[in-house]
Amino acid sequence: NGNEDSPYSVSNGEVSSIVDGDPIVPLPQNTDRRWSDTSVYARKKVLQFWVQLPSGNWELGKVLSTSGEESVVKLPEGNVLKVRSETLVPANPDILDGVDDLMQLSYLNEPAVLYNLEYRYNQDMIYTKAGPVLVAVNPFKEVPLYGNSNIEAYRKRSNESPHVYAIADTAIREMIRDEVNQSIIISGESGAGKTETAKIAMQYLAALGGGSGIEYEILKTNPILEAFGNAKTLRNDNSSRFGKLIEIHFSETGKISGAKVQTFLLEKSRVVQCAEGERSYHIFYQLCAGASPTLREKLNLTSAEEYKYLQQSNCYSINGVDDAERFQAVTEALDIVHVSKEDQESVFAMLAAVLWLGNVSFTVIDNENHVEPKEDESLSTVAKLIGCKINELKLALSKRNMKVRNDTIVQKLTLSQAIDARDALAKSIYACLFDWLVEQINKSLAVGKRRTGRSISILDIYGFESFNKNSFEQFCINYANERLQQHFNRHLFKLEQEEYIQDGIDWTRVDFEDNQNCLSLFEKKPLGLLSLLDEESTFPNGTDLTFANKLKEHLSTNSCFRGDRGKVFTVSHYAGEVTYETTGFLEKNRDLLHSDSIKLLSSCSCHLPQAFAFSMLIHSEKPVAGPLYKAGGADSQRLSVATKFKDQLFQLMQRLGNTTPHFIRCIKPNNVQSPGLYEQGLVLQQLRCCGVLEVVRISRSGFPTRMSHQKFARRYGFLLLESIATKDPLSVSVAILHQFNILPEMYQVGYTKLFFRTGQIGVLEDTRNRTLHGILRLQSCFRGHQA
Ligand code: AD9
Ligand code: MG
Repeated sequence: NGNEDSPYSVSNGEVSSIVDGDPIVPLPQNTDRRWSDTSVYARKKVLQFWVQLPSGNWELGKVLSTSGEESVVKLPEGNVLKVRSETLVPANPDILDGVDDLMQLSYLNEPAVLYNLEYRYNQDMIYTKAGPVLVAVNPFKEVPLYGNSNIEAYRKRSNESPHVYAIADTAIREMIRDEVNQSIIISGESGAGKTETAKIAMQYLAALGGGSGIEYEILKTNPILEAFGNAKTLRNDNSSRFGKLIEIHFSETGKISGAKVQTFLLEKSRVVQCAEGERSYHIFYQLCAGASPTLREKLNLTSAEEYKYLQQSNCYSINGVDDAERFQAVTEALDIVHVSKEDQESVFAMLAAVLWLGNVSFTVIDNENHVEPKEDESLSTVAKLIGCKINELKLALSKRNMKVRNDTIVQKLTLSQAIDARDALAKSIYACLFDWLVEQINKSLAVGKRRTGRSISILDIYGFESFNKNSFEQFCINYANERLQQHFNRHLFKLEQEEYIQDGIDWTRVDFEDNQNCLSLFEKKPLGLLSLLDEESTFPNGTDLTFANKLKEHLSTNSCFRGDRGKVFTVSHYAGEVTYETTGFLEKNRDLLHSDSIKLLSSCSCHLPQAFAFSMLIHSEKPVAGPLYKAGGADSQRLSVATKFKDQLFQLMQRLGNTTPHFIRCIKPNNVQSPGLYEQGLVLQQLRCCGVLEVVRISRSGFPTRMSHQKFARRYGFLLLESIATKDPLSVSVAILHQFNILPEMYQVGYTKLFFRTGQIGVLEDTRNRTLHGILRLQSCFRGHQA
């Protein structure tokens, strides 16, 4: 609102109100009560309203007349519409078009927020603040906002418009000033721009904290992690299929001294199965397209089209991407993070082994449908690549050792069991390879002795997901988002609290909602979603249906839970209801790799499979003593996927808990990855899910209107009927409050500011408007008289 002294613009005798946060209009969650008293706006001289069209989109309209409960409004193209008055939403005056921070809007309602973001987006201003949060709308094209000259402008603070650079800059400064670790938490749905945003933040940190050369290595982790952890999906050509936290360490002088990467929940299933039109991980196609002739021969590599795992989705290339070229870039990046050429070759051998495993086929050997792998090129290539005998591989893919009491019995596998065993092996090799690479990267970037304890962490993690069909993956992802949302809420709550306490306000009178109830639904022991899932996963006879029934039996009293028919249940998340189908939950949670496969890997002559087997064993619940592998070890000893994820999440939250967070919310303006297309409905739904509207709600739930004593006294002092002895702004303010009979529970007097509940300042504004009008009229009368 810029000009403190004249926050009112007076033109044509109309006075339009532009006061800090007043009046803030309730959010449409309470649709019914929303705008019940439109006459208030009429009195406030609101000229334009948002009208929701049958399409769901909002358009600006002018009210021509109001009678009873209906109003006649005129739309910009001249159309006239009759609508229920209570559905009209007041619009902000034009001078507030495209403000930098949504909190500057006079009317902070959904259409106003949508319009403001769109207004900026159309001018390539993709960043906007929502109080403490940065909103980034994906431009799907190059925008002239990055690079050295822009970095320089933010470093010198000569550019103050919202930007990832500004967030990164604040993080560095606060890290140094407060000696507190910082975090930049990026969220948003698939394709919204999280990974790009994380890279932009890293660029800024590298530019400011660079010098030792380690920043170059840190930036090179991106192409590696993207090659192995990203894939083309229907939503995003470069979709990250894992969550990532990168912790960048700084020395006392603010120079980067090292970094550490942590990853979460890689989507393993993609290795063996992916939907039509999508791809498996980029690196497979890059290897097939870019490997040198020598490497091809060593790995017995053919083209991507020859591999079953890659064939099923019928998609081999991405528009505008040269996989062979990317392969060179990845090998160079691996050089830079000190993965030796020898190790690189082992990595590629593992990739080829996975691809060839997919081509292993089976023949039925008896009339009970038991199978054995065919002895063909694929089987022998896999054996060669991982360094085992063909026979050992054959055994692992056709038989299973089971421990029954004290005996070990050998069970032959049926076709579907054998395919499962094969795919499980492929998935495990890939997942272990991914973890191994992250470990190598971390060794190379190790902070080591140079550690100072000061760091900035960047979190790029999957946002809330709600599809037509939601499975185990969405269950885990949404649980993680529920945790992050609590972190977000508590941080905003704390910021608010600090402001109140600083001003000596009684804090206990401010209510905040929390999502603790939903989190308890997930985490409670022994009767929470996660515990019940783990319990059912350990029962040999547990099925997706018995699991669903168990949930209904035990959780129906939780208000966030609803049991539906069959294998279906619904959770009320902070971002909306999601219905999950339990099909595949138990299997995905158990994620069994049979002990025979682990045994196979541990007996391989190549070092990577050995390392993988070792890491699988040390990740089991009970440390395995003695020899690396004990024949017939129980499979169920391994931690379930959900439990491992929960532990990781707790660790993450603990780490983030010790940092000052900075939140960036990425928004995808359309589903077709095109520039210039802004779909209101899609944006609105994301603003709700990622908590941007929550920021608004939280800042409204206390005393959202704040004004300094000085400003308040200056603004309303002239309305005092009785003159008071002192000019002290506090006394003047209190006198005004008394004169207008503002109820004590509706405001609080702080040391420097006055705090008001929503809408309270409106009463004063009305009187001020009327009085000003009177004065203006008097003045013009007076001038007329003089003339
Ligand atoms: V996913 O959850 O990993 O599927 P992200 O990470 O949210 O997703 P990503 O960062 O990969 O999305 O962005 C998707 C695409 O949007 C990129 O490949 C770019 O083509 C495009 N994008 C995103 N941000 C920008 C930007 N600031 N400038 C230009 C961008 N293009
Ligand atoms: Mg991503």
